[in-house]
Amino acid sequence: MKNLLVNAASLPNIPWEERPKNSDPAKELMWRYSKNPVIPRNLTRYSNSIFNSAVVPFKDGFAGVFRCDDTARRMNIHAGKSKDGLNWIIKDDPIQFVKTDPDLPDSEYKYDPRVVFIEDRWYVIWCNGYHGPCIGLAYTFDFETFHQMENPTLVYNRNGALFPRKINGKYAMLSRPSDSGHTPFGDIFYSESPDFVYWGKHRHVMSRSSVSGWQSTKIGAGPCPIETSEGWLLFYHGVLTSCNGFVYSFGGALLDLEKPWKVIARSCPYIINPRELYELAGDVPNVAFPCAALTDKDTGRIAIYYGCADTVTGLVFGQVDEIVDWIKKNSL
Ligand code: BMA
Repeated sequence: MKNLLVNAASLPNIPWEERPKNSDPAKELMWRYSKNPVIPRNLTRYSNSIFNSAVVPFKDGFAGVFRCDDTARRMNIHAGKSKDGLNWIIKDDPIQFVKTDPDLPDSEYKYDPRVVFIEDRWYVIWCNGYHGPCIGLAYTFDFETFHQMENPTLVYNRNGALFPRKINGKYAMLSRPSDSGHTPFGDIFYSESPDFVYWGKHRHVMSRSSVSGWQSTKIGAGPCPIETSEGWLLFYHGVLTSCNGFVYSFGGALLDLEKPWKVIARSCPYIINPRELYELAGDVPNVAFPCAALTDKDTGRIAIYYGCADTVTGLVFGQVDEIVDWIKKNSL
């Protein structure tokens, strides 16, 4: 194994299963957890569904921020903790954010969180309802108290993902400008900020593709980018419009370390597409939507949490060096 991870931590307790004997590496770059879905739809008292959620290592276990739609079909985000990353205790009630400024507007809804550690704390970034979907931001030290910050973008925008460190002295973010509905278009953009409040120097990163069907309608960043010696490893979802509506799969890209709006390679085939029953059937059929990735620097293992059919949460495993090689070899 080549160790490509940079600035990564050891995570000996990363959730993990070896590649099953019947899984052919030529056909399947990453393999699913045998007990998927790892998080059922009804884990909390009021949840209709738990999906598109963010998990990180925390103390000697794991913590996360989970998208839980309730049985009134209201979208919100909840804190959770786990010893092993597999069995979760998620709070029944949504996170009650403490505002960093009393003038900060309330959120109408929150969904699709990503979480990343930067410098001294955890940042949560999500799709925030403020006269339509925009990007919301908060920080926490303990996954108990969350401090809501200014919205990094105006409406309409979704799929915000922060880089885990400053790039050229600035905090950095990917986002996906959209519309107020089920957006039929969408490219990934890069923005930077000196202070998490003012964002600018916007750069286009990548568009939907006319030659790769699974990403031909729109694309959006998945988990916060992972630093490797070969570039930022970005898992991203792509959408195909079929005669039965949108189909969400995910692939991977490598972005330049210093100028992340420059794409080094980007997978033509998908890595994971909806094909298991829990990905094909649910509140929104045919969705595999990644929001979090755990890595272990010692083994190069990676575990990705992804929303399945907007209903439950799944887990897939892989090796970072194999994934990086495969993206380069199968680049658009
Ligand atoms: C997107 C978001 C995601 C969702 C997907 C499929 O627009 O709302 O949360 O998983 O649609 O419904």
